[in-house]
Amino acid sequence: MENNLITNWDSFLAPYEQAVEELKIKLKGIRKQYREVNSHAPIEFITGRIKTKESILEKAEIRGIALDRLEEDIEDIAGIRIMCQFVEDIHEVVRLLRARNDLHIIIERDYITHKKESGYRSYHLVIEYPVQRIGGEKIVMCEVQIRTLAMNFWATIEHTLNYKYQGEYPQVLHDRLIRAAEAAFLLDTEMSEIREEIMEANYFFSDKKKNVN
Ligand code: 0O2
Repeated sequence: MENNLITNWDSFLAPYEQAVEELKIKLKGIRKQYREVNSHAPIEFITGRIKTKESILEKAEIRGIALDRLEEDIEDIAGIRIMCQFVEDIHEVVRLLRARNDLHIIIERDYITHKKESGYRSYHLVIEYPVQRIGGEKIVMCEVQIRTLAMNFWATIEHTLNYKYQGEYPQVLHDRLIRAAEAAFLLDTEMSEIREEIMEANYFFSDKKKNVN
């Protein structure tokens, strides 16, 4: 990495931004293909972001990462989040990503089977993704988080609270968050049970929408 990194954050972050934009388009393409054949799409919606300079520096400091090792040691400078209706969809998305030849999965972390102590559940992949730059190809790392809507609801609320409490929650709030995580897990389990019904309803709505358009 160049010595001018600290003074040139825009050019440092540009390939990551390109990776996020391209991956979002490709993932939306997957969703579109399922919908074209009137099949249940395992992807509900996708978000993406680039870590800010401040957040990268904060993470580097907390983890003791040298400034010339940011590219190698910070896996989530580029981040993609894929939201799914059902837990089964998460596994389908992982299968689809494993089969692609435009990216390479280097790490898989299954926080669904092994939820975090906080109650956090999600399936994480760290991928290497090549972006074509005018100076040639550059391979960047990107963290892909795959979750159900219920997992996302819990994680979003917990993440917001974390800003306020920095993980040092009062006991009552801690207990509530653990209970809420359990409720989200139960919701996912119930939704999986009635998945067939919901999928039929989805087809019905998509047919109706087609008739309206
Ligand atoms: P942000 O703002 O979302 O980018 P480790 O701590 O070493 O076990 P590491 O390297 O932090 O693991 O990676 P991990 O745990 O696989 O993924 C980190 C990211 O997952 C976080 O990014 C969050 O987005 C999400 N995450 C992990 N644990 C929790 C949790 O308990 N609650 C919530 N809400 N999200 C979580 P950042 O960089 O922390 O934050």
